[in-house]
Amino acid sequence: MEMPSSTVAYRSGFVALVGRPNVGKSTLVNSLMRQKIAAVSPRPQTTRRRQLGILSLEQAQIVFVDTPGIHRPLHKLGEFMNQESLKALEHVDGIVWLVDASQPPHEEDRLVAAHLAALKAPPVILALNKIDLVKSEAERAKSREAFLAIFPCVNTVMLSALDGRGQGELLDLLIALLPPGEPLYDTEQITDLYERDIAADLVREAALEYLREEVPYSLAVRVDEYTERGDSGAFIHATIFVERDSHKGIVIGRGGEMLKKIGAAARRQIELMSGRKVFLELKVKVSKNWRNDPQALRFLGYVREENRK
Ligand SMILES: Nc1nc2c(ncn2[C@@H]2O[C@H](COP(=O)(O)OP(=O)(O)OP(=O)(O)O)[C@@H](O)[C@H]2O)c(=O)[nH]1
Ligand SMILES: [Mg+2]
Repeated sequence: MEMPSSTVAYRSGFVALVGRPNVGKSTLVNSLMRQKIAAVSPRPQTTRRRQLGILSLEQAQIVFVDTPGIHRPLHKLGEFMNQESLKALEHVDGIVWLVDASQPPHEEDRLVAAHLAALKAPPVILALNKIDLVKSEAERAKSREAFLAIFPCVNTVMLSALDGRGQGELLDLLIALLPPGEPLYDTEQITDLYERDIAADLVREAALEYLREEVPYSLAVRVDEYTERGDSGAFIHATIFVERDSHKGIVIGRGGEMLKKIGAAARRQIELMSGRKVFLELKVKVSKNWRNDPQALRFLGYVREENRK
């Protein structure tokens, strides 16, 4: 006699995380993955490229697409970043529109809403993040109404990417959106970026933490060498590119102090991410006006193969 099958069909699919800069998209991906795969910082425009967070659960595989914050671009790099985000909205099974519930809707939230309104298919879930900062129920409800007024969504969820609140509810909503299907990626795989690319982002994350004003935004990091040496760990040589000579001095600091601080913080994060010992060597170079230079953008990895003409 055949046993009646009581197993629920496995589901799998893509979910894009979009929103204006700094609302906590990458923090949420790291938290859902229970592992740091993406750079985060208190400054806007930390994420510059799409990155997958592949979450393999017992009943579903959710492939999150973390995206750069949608903003008004001031240079070619910004245009690339927005393009990355908008591309991520194509061919997904669901969209999480992340907003900062502790702030009133911002002009950039309206920009995101306008893009969402222009889309046809996938369902959008409004996720109000940072509710750890919004103490009263009345304030939370007010925030939800304010965001729903700029773009109506059927489902909303209150979250904290920092303390984990609401994340189970979000996962349940997302799983319900996914079609039945086999895992799309090997269940051991957690992201689509190479460790060396994540390492470059983590060096930039450290720089974003220590540098002030416009300097951190004008940085790019390229890993020149990433060598595994068995049990003794990984040797990484990376170059920090700045746009001006004056910035080079700031990044290096008096007696090399600043670069040392950035290097130490980045090394700790890369060790955490890769689970192995890391030796990190940093240098600083000037690449004049790289954020507007197509060739430099290509060299630094801010171009998608499929976007090349
Ligand atoms: N209090 C609080 N802070 C949060 C929460 N989620 C994220 N943050 C903070 O918000 C800041 C921005 O977080 P990111 O994850 O880098 O934001 P993002 O949306 O990925 O930003 P971009 O990559 O620049 O678009 C960081 O300082 C986070 O620690 C949250 O739920 N509560
Ligand atoms: Mg981010």
